[in-house]
Amino acid sequence: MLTLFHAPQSRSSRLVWLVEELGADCRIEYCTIRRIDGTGAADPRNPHPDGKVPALLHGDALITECAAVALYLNGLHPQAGLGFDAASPQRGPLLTWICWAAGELEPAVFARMTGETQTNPYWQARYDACVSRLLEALWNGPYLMGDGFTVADVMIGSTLAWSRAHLPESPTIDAYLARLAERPAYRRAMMRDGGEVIEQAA
Ligand SMILES: N[C@@H](CCC(=O)N[C@@H](CS)C(=O)NCC(=O)O)C(=O)O
Repeated sequence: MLTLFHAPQSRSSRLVWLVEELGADCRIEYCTIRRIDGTGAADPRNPHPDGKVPALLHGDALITECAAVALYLNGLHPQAGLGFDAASPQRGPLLTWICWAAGELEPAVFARMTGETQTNPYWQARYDACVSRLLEALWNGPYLMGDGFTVADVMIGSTLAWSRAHLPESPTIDAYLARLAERPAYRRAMMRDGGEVIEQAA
């Protein structure tokens, strides 16, 4: 039994999307979190040790951190074809993209949002490097790893979508985001994000 602890419009939204892409049999447990604007509170039902989302329960196993949850879910659903097996030459690049999203892209985007890039050339250089790497991959497209949509597109596409206003003007990024938004699983996830979808009707 898989249970995803999820708060609407947060980092766990990308995992709701991934659940839809994978066709995973996963219960979504909607919970509250402390929000950056000072509202909200950690939910006592959430097993995450810091009260954050996402948190995934698989039986007694607890998995936290977006990248780990994404890889874990993907590993349970190889038939969905959103990843590569260990012997594939594509496996290394896929893992690299997923860790890059958490370790490079997110911090760079936050530095941009807080104005750190304007005052600190180190952060400006990191931000510029991220944008260059993205544009290079998307230029080849249509997805990050070429022709096939992968779990890396969920991780990175979701980050780009919420941070779009803090990224440079780019028809390439806009076309990529539009492509992702057309996906039926993405649309279902957006409806499911806030818990508004009548789950029993599905
Ligand atoms: N590094 C974690 C970050 C998780 C995180 O910060 N989630 C936010 C929502 S976007 C949260 O739960 N915040 C509540 C809090 O900080 O108490 C991950 O990638 O999963």
